[in-house]
Amino acid sequence: MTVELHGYRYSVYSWIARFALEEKGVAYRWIEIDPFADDVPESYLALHPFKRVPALIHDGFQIYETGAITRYLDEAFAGHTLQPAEPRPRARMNQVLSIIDSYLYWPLVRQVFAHRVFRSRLGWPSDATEIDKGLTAAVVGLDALERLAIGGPYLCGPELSLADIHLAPMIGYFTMADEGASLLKERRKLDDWWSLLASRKSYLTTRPQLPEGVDS
Ligand SMILES: N[C@@H](CCC(=O)N[C@@H](CS)C(=O)NCC(=O)O)C(=O)O
Repeated sequence: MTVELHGYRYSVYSWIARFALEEKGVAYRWIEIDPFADDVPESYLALHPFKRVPALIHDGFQIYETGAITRYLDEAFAGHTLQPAEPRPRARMNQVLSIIDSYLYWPLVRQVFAHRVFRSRLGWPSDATEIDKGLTAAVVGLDALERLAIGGPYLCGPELSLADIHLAPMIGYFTMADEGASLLKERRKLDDWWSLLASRKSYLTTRPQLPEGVDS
């Protein structure tokens, strides 16, 4: 049995896939791909025509899109299950996954984290307008999650689910910005949830090592 994960070291979506692999106890080979490079190999584009990361290959079965990868890992491998069995909590988990991808990834990671933390500490130009836009959108997204979270103590119930695994890396990056940390603190259920997730072993062991000069 071979599992290969093609990903980029700082990519939040690759982190989510690694977090799920760790939770399921699946050993895998990591193949580094920088999706922002001009010379992404043709062989990778054959695997992921949209030039994003991550992509997974399990015994010849190829799959990309992080939500599909983590659901596949949960269903194809033994270990504790990461999806509620009952229709309503499962629907809630799927709703949260979709909200994260559609409305939170860009503001939390690509606008606030990238411009407030990552780019500025690398000495790259950052854009204050992007940070402002990201913070405005983050408020809407975090409020929606605060309403949906059941505080149970995980997002969708008493057990860890794929929703927690999808959100925690994004919140991890977002709260590296002081404004992000403050916005989270103001939301009681999310703040309690974050205390739990931020100290989870699999979250900590998969956390990317950011480049020197950038706190991790
Ligand atoms: N819908 C994709 C999104 C993946 C994604 O956007 N990955 C980022 C890194 S975290 C990427 O590859 N970015 C390259 C780019 O934007 O050009 C998924 O769920 O896997």
